[in-house]
Amino acid sequence: MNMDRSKREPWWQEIRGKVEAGERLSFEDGLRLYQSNDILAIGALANTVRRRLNGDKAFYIYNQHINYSNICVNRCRFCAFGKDKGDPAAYEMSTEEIVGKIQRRRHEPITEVHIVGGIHPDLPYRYYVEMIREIKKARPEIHIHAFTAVEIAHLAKISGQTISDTLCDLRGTGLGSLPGGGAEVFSPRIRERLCPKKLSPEGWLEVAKTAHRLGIKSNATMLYGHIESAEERVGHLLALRRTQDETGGFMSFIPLAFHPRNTELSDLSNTTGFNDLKNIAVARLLLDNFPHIKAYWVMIGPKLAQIALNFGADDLDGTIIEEKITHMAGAETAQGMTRAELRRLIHEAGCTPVERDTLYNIVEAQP
Ligand code: V47
Repeated sequence: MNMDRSKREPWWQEIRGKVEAGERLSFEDGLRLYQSNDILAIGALANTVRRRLNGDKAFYIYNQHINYSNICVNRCRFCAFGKDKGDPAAYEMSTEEIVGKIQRRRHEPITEVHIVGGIHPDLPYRYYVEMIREIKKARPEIHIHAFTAVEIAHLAKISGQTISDTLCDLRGTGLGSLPGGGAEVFSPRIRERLCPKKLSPEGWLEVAKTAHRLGIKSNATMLYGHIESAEERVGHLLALRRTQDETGGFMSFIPLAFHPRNTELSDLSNTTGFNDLKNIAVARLLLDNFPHIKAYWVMIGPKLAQIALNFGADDLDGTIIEEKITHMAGAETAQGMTRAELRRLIHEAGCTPVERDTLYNIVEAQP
């Protein structure tokens, strides 16, 4: 059988030895792992790392997603969410609408609002500042996890400030941390073919580093399952690992499974369970300095996300409530999940469910 064969291979013995000794894996090790089909052995090894870091705890959060506008000048080929201004499906929410969405949930113990949107051609900087200020006014206790590195670079440009001053300004208004979207795959080949107008990999990493230097935490992602190679995936993960060595400011890594429907890449197939689990496990093994790996249930489905908790992941993300980016691209998962459902998934995977806030502080479980 597959697994027994790889267990006898010298490369596997070497990788296993390194992981057991807490040593760092190399680029070649990462490639070997991606090239192997021995998903059970790789997953079991990733799970030893996950247990070393997080014991039997698996995290979830009571959060609400808000996508304030889908109007986007970048129009990445893998994205079904972004629309041109004037498109009948284009929208932008007013500050009142955004605050209304949050107010309607005021009786729920939400701890995080996760806000991202497209790169809008003409919303002024004050729109973004007011959005954060008004949300904070409406629910001061909520952590605002908003604006990817791509949006932050855009906000710096339209406000005429440096990245650092923009982040300080937004933090002063109520911004808590940055979500990890927009990283895609850092390879120049992928950028040129799929998202030529998007902020460069260097730009993305610079925003993350600047945020971390200011004490603002962030997450990181990788969009996989389209035209990227194993080499490009490993290159992406190692660039994140180097950045984390410098700053220590990443909280979690989230592999994002590509959803092709309604995108310019709609001839591609959805990712497979095998590939989804492999990305979770390899990320856990290569990103030895990341405290958490998320199995984002919206993209891989709750059933596989549950299994991923035994393949290196220690977090399912959250209740979400209303998700647009993946659903516009054909996701068939629910729009949201209850806390009870998240806890049941975690329990039945043999882990202890722990409700966290954005910064991984433990939230007392509420009835
Ligand atoms: O930035 C776009 C990606 C991201 C598609 O940091 C697509 O806590 C799949 O970043 N198929 C948004 N993915 C999601 C995201 C995220 C999710 C959960 C938690 C956090 C966090 C971040 O989704 C986008 C883009 O990279 N994306 N189109 C698609 N068709």
